[in-house]
Amino acid sequence: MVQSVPPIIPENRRRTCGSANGPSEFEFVATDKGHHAESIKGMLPEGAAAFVGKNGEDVAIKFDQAGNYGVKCTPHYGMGMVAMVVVGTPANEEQARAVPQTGKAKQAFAVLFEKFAATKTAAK
Ligand SMILES: [Cu+2]
Repeated sequence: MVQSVPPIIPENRRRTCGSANGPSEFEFVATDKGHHAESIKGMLPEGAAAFVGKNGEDVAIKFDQAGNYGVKCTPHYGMGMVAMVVVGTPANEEQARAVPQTGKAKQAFAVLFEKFAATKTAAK
């Protein structure tokens, strides 16, 4: 069974980059112009399809494979506008962590993986 948790999105990016909508489908809501949501290469579990939302438009994505999903707003990646969705018990955490990140996205993912590690500890 695939269980999902709300996306882990940095506090200050929540408004522009995402909200939870149902157990395994998340809608990335375009509350401001100029943003989109795109999967990050290498940060998808096996069997999950890559996705690219249109700039300035809402996009609903089904996260139906267990795993860590890295998401970015490409124009603002360098400003750290990234998110991570975690579904069930990921088997691809190591691969996802190994994907090289740059700029503020690197810091943002460090925080996101830390938060994810904390949820794992809390669940034990
Ligand atoms: Cu953006």
